[in-house]
Order: sequence, then structure tokens, then C-alpha cells
Amino acid sequence: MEKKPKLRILLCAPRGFCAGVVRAIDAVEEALKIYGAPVYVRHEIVHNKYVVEGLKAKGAIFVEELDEIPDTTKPVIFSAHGVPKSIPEVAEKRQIFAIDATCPLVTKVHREAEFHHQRGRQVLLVGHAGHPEVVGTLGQLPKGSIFLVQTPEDIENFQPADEANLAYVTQTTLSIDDTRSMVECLTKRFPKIIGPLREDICYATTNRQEAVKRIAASVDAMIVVGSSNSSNSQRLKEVAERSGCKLARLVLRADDVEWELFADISSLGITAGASAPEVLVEEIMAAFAERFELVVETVSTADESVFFPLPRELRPENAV
Ligand code: 0CG
Ligand code: SF4
Repeated sequence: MEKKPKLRILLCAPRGFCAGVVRAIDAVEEALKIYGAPVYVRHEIVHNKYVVEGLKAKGAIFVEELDEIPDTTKPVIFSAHGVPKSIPEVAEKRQIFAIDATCPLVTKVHREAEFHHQRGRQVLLVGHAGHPEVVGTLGQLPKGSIFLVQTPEDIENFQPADEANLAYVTQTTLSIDDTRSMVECLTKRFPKIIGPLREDICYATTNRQEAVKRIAASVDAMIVVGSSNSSNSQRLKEVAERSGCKLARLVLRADDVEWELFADISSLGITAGASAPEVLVEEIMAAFAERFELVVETVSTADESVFFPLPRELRPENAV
């Protein structure tokens, strides 16, 4: 048998599931246990098809909007990305039992936006149009009180009602570096603008980007395990490229690896987005092991011990 070429694998740590994702998936599983199938979930609970398919198989029904749900006594769970204020209002009007699995770190941004609004400030949201988290955060305030800025040009073109009464918040899963330059633009154009004490980018996004930066320039290629609709996973691929990695790919499963691109590499970095299960990292490593003789090292840049308890309605003492 022909000898396999050697491949050095640098595994980023931390990688994969964050505390908000664990909580959101656990919420669906717990709701299925308590209320029985089906339970409804508005939007992919987290942006990963494998996770969504697994929950579907257990009896979760995924919808994009509440009008797809019949009148029911079963709960509907809101995804980890958060929802506009109008959504729980509609659920209440229809008497649908809603369980909010919005990540507490997204809810924190919602509360910040509200706080500024109550103090009469116009709010700028740094983020990407159309992403459900951005839709949810914009939907915390009345129209005309919060504005999305995606680029330095958007900041240049923004005409505030009162320059002295402005604040900003951000999406939680952005590139740390891009956000820093957006914040510089904001404070340059509006020196009195108020922002979060520390940024709104969450610990999981920060740590995963940091780990990728550490290894990106020293590997021939990088694989980010995650879905193409996952903002934090897309950012990891981008960070790898910008930090000097010549070949970076976002891959959902082993079947998606374009093997011809990886034929001649001798080192590979692997990380996973916050919504990508470790079993998919293992699947991809096993597929590489069929073609290469692997030497695996973990490169750790932070320890994570964040834990969020289940949404209140699902805690044992409150379940009805
Ligand atoms: O990174 P985004 O906000 O697209 O979400 P994903 O589901 O991939 O990960 C964490 C959450 C919520
Ligand atoms: Fe929460 Fe960050 Fe995870 Fe999103 S990526 S669910 S904000 S911890």
C-alpha cells in the first residue's frame, strides 16, 4: 500500500459551540421533552443545517415567520439570533406560548439600544443588512430611532438630528478589526457619540478570531467548519485570509471539502464557528486521515467557561 503523505494539523482552541448556542439547542431539546413533538422554532435555532436536521428528526418544526404556525398550544422558540419586538407581540396576540432562546449577549445589545433611546439618543447599529440579529436589533426601537451603518461611507453620509445625542451598538459576530475601524470612523465624525464600555462583539467571536490569527500565517491552508449563512463562521474564514493564509475554506461537512485544493499541503489549520458541532470537526479530520498521515496539535489562545442557564420557562422549577 502506498504511504500517505504527512499532514500537520493545528487545531484552534477555542472553536465550535459557544454558550449561547448550547443554550439555544438545549432549549429546543428540553421543550421537546416537556411538551412533546412538535415544537415550533422561528428561524434556524443556530445557523447550522446539521443541527437543524437533527432537531427536525426529533420533532421540531422550523418556520421563518409566525404566520406559518397554526393556532396551537405547543411552544414556539425564538432563535439565538434574537427577534424584533413585534414578534413576541404577535405571539401574545395569537396566544402562542413563546420561549425566547435569544443569546443573553444579544439581549444585552437590545437593552443597550433601548437605554440610549430612552435618553433621547439616535442609535447607529454597526452590522450587516438582512442578518437576523441585525433585523432583531433594529426592531427593538421605533423606525427612525435606529439606523444601520455597514461601511465608512454610510457613516459619512449619516445626517443626525443632533450630533451631541448619538450612540452606537454593534452586531455580536463581526470582525474585530473591521469593527475597530468602523468605531474609529464613528468617533472621528461624531466625537460625542456614546458606545459600549467594551465592544458588543461577544467573547466567542473574539476568542475564535484570536485563535485563527495565531496560526493563519503558519499553515498552508485553513478549514473553518461552519455554514455559509453563519456570520461568525464567515468572519473566521475572512480573518484567516487577511492574516496571511493563502487557502481558506468554509466547509459544512466532509463531503464539501474540495480535495483537489488540499492535495499538496503539508500543514492545515482547523477551526469551527460557534454554531458548528464538534462531531463535524471530527468527521472532517477523519476524511483527512483517509488521505494523509495526521500529526495533530492543539493551539490554545483562551480558556472559556461561560455558561448560560436555560430560558426561564424551561427551568425545572417553572415548567408547566
Ligand atoms: O454567527 P451568526 O450570528 O450568523 O449565528 P450562528 O448561528 O452561526 O452562531 C451563533 C449564534 C447565534
Ligand atoms: Fe451568543 Fe456570541 Fe454565541 Fe452569538 S456567537 S450565540 S452572541 S455567545
